[in-house]
Amino acid sequence: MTQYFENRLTQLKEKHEELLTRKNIAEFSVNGIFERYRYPVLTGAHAPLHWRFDLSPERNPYLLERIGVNATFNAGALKFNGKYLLVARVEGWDRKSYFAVAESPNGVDNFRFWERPISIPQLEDPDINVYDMRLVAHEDGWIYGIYCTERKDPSAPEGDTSAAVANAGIVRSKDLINWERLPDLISNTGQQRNVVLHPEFVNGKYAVYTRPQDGFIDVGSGGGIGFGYIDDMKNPVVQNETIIHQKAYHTVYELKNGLGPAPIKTEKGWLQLAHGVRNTAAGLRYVLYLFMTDLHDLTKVIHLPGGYFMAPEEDERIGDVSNVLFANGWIADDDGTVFIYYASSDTRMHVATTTIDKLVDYVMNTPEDRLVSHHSVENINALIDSNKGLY
Ligand code: M1P
Repeated sequence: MTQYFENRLTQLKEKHEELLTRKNIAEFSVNGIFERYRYPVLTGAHAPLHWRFDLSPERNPYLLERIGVNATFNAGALKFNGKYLLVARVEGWDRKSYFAVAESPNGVDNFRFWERPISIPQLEDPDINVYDMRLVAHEDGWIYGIYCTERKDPSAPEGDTSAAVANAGIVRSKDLINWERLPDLISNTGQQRNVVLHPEFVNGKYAVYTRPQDGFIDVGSGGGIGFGYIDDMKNPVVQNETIIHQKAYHTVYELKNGLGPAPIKTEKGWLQLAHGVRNTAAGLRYVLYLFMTDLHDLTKVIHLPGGYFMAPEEDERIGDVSNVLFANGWIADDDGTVFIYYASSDTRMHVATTTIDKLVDYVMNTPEDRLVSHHSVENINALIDSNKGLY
């Protein structure tokens, strides 16, 4: 081993360890609804050195990075054996995404990837790319991962090298190391992304949230957050798919929307976290919004605060796909703390913390979007009037 190799390896290890063990700090929250944290919880640089570098001085005397990681984002989340786990979308220099589990003792820092990324068993028609896994510990005893599987569109004209078909891939596990692959979702409503399994049986069946769309990028005349039933996860045909929350003109979900993680059950209803997309001169803008569905009728939205819950801020605005917040993982602890794991601009993972009580207060008491500017002004005037003598 040369001195050069030895010095470089020491430096790489020190910097990596410094990043992984950096303490995260909650920032003061102006809105009071949640607290952001100063540092991202997971980045491409968190990927283990032994995934990226050939550590043999004979084979790699310059200690060059051989298999790079471009970004780490859109992670599913689960508390498992007392640890906070993220199943992140890790994207390599080659643009292929794969999944890998990162574990933290406290949910806000010290995330460390497990020994290896996840190996997803392949079907006869292999996945070309996989991303955005939603992790759900279902009451049937399995932990399910539902994610987007993407393949080249077989009907694309010759020369079109980007047309793709998106569908939901389904795997399940007991230990998050060994995964059983089930057939891909069978739905009659076009392409599917943002498919999420409901954690409980509903009317004795599995229930899924869907996001039907006409094409790979555009939802077209379809779209909205759907809800349907599956009898048997080994033959996952979605039945009775109905739209529970539709995209709407001049809202933060004008162009499209999609569910984030599986909902959290509260005494008042199911808390749902979703993303809404609108188009702008600078491209698409993705924000997060919350709503609540009825405890007994999951297709009924009972509270829908107006506007966004969380939007890209400061450094979060910039990345490979700028102006995007996306969340497909959150963890509700037994003490009522909620860890919201969100990605910024398809590049890195962050955490924000809040409580069930605050989220319920937020969804029940934030004025709805009344869809026209003068009603927004009326809402402000009503608040000013009720605040008379208090300011
Ligand atoms: O680039 C923003 C997001 O775009 C897609 O989300 P959706 O299907 O809701 O439009 C996904 O590719 C997602 O991974 C990505 O973060």
